[in-house]
Amino acid sequence: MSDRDQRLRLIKAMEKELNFKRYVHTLGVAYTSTALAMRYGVDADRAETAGLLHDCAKCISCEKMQSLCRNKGIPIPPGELDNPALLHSKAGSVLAQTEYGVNDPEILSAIAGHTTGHPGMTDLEKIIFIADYIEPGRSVAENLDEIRRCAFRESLDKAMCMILRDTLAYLKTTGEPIDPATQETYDYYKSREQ
Ligand code: DGI
Ligand code: FE
Ligand code: FE
Repeated sequence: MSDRDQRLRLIKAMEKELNFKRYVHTLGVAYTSTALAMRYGVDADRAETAGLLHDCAKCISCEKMQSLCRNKGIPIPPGELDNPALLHSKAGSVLAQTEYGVNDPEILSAIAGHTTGHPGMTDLEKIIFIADYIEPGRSVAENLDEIRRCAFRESLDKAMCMILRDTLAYLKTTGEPIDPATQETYDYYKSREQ
């Protein structure tokens, strides 16, 4: 099977696995990721694969997410255990490997880290994180126009900073617990701003 056929197979699999809105979001992330990859000289095929699979565990139960991580020996910080909004990324990296045959470690880590990020991300990892936030179907976050412009015209690091800043501000308004990784990633990219 060619690499292109492989990705077409993933599109079909995601159509079956996800609900319609999540599937459309997934296509948006996949194509936004390829566009950012072209802009920054990253392999667009790997970006598309990571984008297609980034939310592959979004529509399974929290128990299943936990068992996928446990079976692979992936440590779950206590604050993430009962939070599918955080857990689906780590569980997704397990499914990407076991169900969808992806063995590229950078694609797997881009999926695992797409919700909180982590300090020292690769360009591919940043691209998936950013595409998840700016894909065309997203409309409610603040400053979206500015962040979209920044992602394509300025730098990945600056877009990371803006997204993490707004995510932290949003979480403070909802009172949801902030994962230490989200704060650490923001502090890291903020400290790199000139
Ligand atoms: O899966 P998606 O909805 O496409 O996007 P995502 O994987 O980035 O998840 C987004 C949600 O995750 C969003 O509601 C914000 C939330 N999130 C990001 N960082 C943190 C967080 N939630 C908590 N509780 N703590 C965090 O640090
Ligand atoms: Fe997600
Ligand atoms: Fe997503």
